[in-house]
Amino acid sequence: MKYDSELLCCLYLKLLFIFFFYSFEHGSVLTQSRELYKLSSRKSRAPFDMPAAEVQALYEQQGYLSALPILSPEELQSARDAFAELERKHGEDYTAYSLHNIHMEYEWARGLAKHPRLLQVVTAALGPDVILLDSRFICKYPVSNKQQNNDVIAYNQSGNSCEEKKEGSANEEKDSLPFVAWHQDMKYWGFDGGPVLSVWLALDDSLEDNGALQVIPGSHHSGLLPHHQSKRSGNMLSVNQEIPEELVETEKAVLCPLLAGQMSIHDGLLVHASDPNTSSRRRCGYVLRYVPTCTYPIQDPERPRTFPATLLVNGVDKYNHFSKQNSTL
Ligand SMILES: O=C(O)CCC(=O)C(=O)O
Repeated sequence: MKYDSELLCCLYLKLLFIFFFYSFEHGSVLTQSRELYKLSSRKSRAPFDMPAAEVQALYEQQGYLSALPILSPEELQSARDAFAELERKHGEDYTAYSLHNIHMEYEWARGLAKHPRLLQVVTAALGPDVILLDSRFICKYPVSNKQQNNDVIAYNQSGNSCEEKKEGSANEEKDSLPFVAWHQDMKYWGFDGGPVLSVWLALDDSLEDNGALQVIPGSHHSGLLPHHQSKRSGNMLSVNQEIPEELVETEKAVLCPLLAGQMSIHDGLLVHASDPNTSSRRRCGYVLRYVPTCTYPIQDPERPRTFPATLLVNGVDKYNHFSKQNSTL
């Protein structure tokens, strides 16, 4: 009997120990992720007060930072005015995606690429010697009134049931609205020897309804994923690339809403995408790619993008890997 109760007591203590061990472990994981969340949202909003090493560690861990205030109201206004001038000159069909590497042509665009606050974050993540690899405006316009009117005329002339046609045409229209499929930037960029960091600098508020950027935190740790041709129409990516649905952990997706003048940054291996603009507001961003000077261009038919518009934006370039194209404008 005594033996039995000693055994039971021992078992009870063991169970108690296991219970405390697991709840401690589990609890600390929960607390840690809660803290991490708090830390990331607080710190990613104010990286300017943080030591560079902390910014770098957070960026390295998450693969992105968001809602970083860059432009003053005056700087934002002058960038928006300059962009409006290009819209007048080229038309919206062109400015949606075809303003490529205009930092070579326009001082104001170069000024954005070299903005001191932007470079403070970029250099914290990549180190002091940084090259601008490429830049592009990506603009999703709202579905225009003109387009909506045309649809109304088309269905009125068809003589079909108004309701059916209206619904069908609205769905078709939504299905083919410009969007950006899940992808990794590195997939098509022909260079090696270091990371690429993408900046998304908002000229407009970029929110859920007008198609803000979405990211899968930590996905940059999984390496390069296979991409295929997207079957959905409207993909803004130049070669229509897309990561197969089953490889994207969409349940982990995080929206990166930005106010005009703020930026997000993401690693070239981070899986990201954006939905169509279903609002009545434009969503325009300047997307800039930066690399440390130690990277070098490679010949790889799988990653055919070349770099005709590189620019040393900070520090020194002791390698000159991009020197044939490099400029010091
Ligand atoms: O502008 C977007 O919606 C997508 C941008 C993007 O894919 C990128 O910044 O790499």
